[in-house]
Amino acid sequence: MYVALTRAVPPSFVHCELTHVERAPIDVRIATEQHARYEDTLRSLGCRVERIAATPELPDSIFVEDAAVVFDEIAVITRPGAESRRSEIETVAAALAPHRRLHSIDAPGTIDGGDVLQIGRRVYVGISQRTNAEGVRQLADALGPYGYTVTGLAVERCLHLKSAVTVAADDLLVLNPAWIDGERFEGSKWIDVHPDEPFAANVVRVGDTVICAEGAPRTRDRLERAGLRVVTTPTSELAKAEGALTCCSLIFAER
Ligand code: CIR
Repeated sequence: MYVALTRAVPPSFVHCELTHVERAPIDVRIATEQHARYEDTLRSLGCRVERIAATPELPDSIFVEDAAVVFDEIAVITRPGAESRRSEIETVAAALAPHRRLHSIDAPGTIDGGDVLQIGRRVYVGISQRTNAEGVRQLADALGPYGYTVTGLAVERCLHLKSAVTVAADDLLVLNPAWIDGERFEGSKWIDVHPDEPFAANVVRVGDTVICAEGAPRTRDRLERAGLRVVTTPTSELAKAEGALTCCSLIFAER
């Protein structure tokens, strides 16, 4: 059984941070409906969805992925790169405390969970506008005792490493080659997104199923042709906040 931590779309959502995306009007009602569909999709795949305490005044708090990275052995509470997001972590830490031993990233280190890609015991971390080399060093120290290797990779053309690449199945990645070079992930095979769907590399894997954005049918075809079971959910309103699929949950095995 998997637990999926999520958090409600806050009324302040329209004031979210934006880095590579132009600000466009966000309809909070539509965003809330899409978020509910996302949670339903997770439930349909066997996740127990647990909502973290709402933080209406924190515009990006729906994107719980950035506040923590959960491994089988520990959960690492991050120090988000954007100042406006730093106070999201307390409530996320409280929600994770019953599930995992907690480890924190300290100043001057910064990490957004969206920059952390786990492929088995290999952990790749985007060094981006949000995550710095000191954050990567602290993460490597925290994970070293558990046998993980941690590798930093420069991310310049998109917000986070996982905007460019995610895990679709055991040793199969989906990535946008315009934003990251697949050769960096030694030993892993990958599928390229369709060039018209640059944001489609962000998929959520739950067991043997992949959740793909409804607006990325050509990449979905590619995943299905590779033999994957794919379900879709709408993300258009969340995308206006530079959010995608992985960022709206923290999914981990229940212990
Ligand atoms: C931000 O800029 O922090 C939010 N507007 C979007 C964060 C998306 N998070 C993610 O992809 N992990």
